[in-house]
Amino acid sequence: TSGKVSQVSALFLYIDIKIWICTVRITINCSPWRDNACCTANTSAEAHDDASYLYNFNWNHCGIMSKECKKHFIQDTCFYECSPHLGPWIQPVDQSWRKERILDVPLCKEDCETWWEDCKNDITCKDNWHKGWDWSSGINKCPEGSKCSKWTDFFPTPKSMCEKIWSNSYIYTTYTKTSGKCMQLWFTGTNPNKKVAEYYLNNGQ
Ligand code: FOL
Repeated sequence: TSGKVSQVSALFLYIDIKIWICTVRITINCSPWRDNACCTANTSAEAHDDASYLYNFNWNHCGIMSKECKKHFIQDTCFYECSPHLGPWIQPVDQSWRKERILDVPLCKEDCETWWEDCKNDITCKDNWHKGWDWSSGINKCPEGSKCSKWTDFFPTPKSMCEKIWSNSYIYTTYTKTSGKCMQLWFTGTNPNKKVAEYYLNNGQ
């Protein structure tokens, strides 16, 4: 019976850990947008899932993406889905999966550089992740004729990655996070991007 008892307590411990992981997962990354967000809690949770219903996008198209790298893509998804301050950079488009896009959002130097640093040892097969995948299986696979190779073969610099990966959603800037002139993917507390959007709405004055 003591075997049974320890089995039962192990089960409870497992349930505990599971619940804890779920709570943390939903809370991390998108939580900076908690007070003012254009996304739902459901989207926030989905942003953390591999091949989530959001765009069925597979981060692991050339083997498993490192968790250091993936956290930046999760943060990018939160920013893209939740940020209420992207107005100055929203453009109409006619695509099957969206009618609006963001274009040339000035990204802070540090946010682009840490993203690239954390991904530079990962592997991919394309520099534009918006177009040209093989979707025949339902999730994106590397298209025929492409080859998985070093991140740096596709993105030699932070700038090339931030600008190319989502077809110019971002422009790389040399502005730092304290400048008030660039948008931040990573922040805590009050959203610093409100002031930045206002700055650009006033034509940079
Ligand atoms: N993050 C940021 N910052 N900007 C974005 O625009 C963005 N977009 C996505 C995710 N994070 C983002 C969405 N990603 C396809 C591929 C990627 C994707 C959404 C959709 C896709 O279906 N591509 C097709 C072409 C579809 C079409 O253009 O009509 C393909 O050929 O692979």
